[in-house]
Amino acid sequence: MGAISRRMVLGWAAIGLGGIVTGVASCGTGQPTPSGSPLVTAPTGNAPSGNPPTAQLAEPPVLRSENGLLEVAMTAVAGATKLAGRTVRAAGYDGRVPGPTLRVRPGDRMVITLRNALAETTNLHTHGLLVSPQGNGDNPFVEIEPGESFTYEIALPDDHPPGVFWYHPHHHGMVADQVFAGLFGAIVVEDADEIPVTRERVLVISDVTITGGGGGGGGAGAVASAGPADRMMGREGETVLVNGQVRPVLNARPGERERWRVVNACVSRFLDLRLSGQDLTLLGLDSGRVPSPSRVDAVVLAPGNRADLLVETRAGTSLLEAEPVDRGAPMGMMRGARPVASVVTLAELVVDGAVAGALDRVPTAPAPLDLSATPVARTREITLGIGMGPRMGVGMMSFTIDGKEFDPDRTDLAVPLGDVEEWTLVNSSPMDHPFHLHVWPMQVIRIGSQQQSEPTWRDVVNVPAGQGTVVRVAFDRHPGRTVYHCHILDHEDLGMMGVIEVA
Ligand SMILES: [Cu+2]
Repeated sequence: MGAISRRMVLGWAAIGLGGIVTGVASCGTGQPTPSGSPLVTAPTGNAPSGNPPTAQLAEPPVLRSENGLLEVAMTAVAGATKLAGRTVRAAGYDGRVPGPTLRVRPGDRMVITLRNALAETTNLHTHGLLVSPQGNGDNPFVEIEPGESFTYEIALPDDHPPGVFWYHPHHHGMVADQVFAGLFGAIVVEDADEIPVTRERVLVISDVTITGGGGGGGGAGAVASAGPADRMMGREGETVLVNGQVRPVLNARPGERERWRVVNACVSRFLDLRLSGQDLTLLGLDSGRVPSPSRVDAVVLAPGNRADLLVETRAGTSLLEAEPVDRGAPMGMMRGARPVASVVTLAELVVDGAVAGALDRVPTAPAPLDLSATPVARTREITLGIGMGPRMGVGMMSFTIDGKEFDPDRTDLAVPLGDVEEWTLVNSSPMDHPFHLHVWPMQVIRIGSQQQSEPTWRDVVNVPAGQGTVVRVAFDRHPGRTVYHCHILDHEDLGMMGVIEVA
């Protein structure tokens, strides 16, 4: 891509903590875009003005490990970026949305040098990987200042589960803005036993609102800022993208078997995915494989969740759609009072031509670990809450865990290495909060009153408004200090995050 616009860089510099994503309006005055853009109530036909003609799905470049090592140099940069078929002032790793797909195997080492060409602090989180949070590992406390570089070393254990994971910035206070601006990419951990498929696709789903530049004026447009109300609800972009594209087309022949690695990289939007007319099998959700892969009609991904899917193709044209999800309303509004978006079409799958030959059957996966009958060292109750608070800039609301806003210098939970714990996650607020624990996956015991019938492992689990979710966690390795938080990234930035230390 070309040089970064100087105005853009200044725009980023001017925003500071809790600021806006891109500070330059298309009229070229250099004035920041006013905050409070109506993201939540905007129409959502997923066809923004200037919608480009339908295009084939493009995939991010793939960087693959060799001889157990994946060495990557990436730059987080803001400036003119190809997004939604247009040139937009956005951000991206190496100027792309999404960033490159990193493909590794269990036991591999990733050495990732991230250069920060933004005008604000950033860092990197490898979401879902079961790796050390210490030092230059998956450490959310690292701060990479503008102009600086930092080299991460991420060592995957030999028994790391396969699946699709992702990376994104995790610098508190700026996570939602930076992800919304385009900083995210997929990580695939390959299977020990290869699954025979015709082809594999990575589908990173994100949402964005683009202001300015439409209507043939020739302006570049910019990623919209989020106002206080958007942050409280958790911003949802007007346009939902797959690999940075609006409604791309996928082509296949009948009788093929495709493997889709789907990432929900939206800041706040839940995705209730449908692909009518096709046979969809869920292989895994977050990490690992489900105990018995089975046909599904829908897959619901909270922000941060990923799905590993098989699509067995039938002739015809099918739409990949996201049904609206009611995730509650902020304080003072009744559930259901918030305008809920209509169905969004994400992509179109066109299946025609000669029928493909049959493939070998899908190998069975080993039975997953089950902690449901394991004695636990202790139980804890962890409460996600929204309260009245004096916090500046978000009205009167505070977003807390156990009544406290995030403080990186305070350790909220201390866990002895080797213990298994049971946590009851309580949501005392009228909005859903998808709970994410770094490093150690959670076995979901129940969500609300819904008991899990078979071992279900997640790294993001929803805690429905006014209800509780029970999980069990084995802190069997990877000692260190890291975080747990709401994965509505605006809520995390507003304080709904705590610190855990395992030693
Ligand atoms: Cu939340």
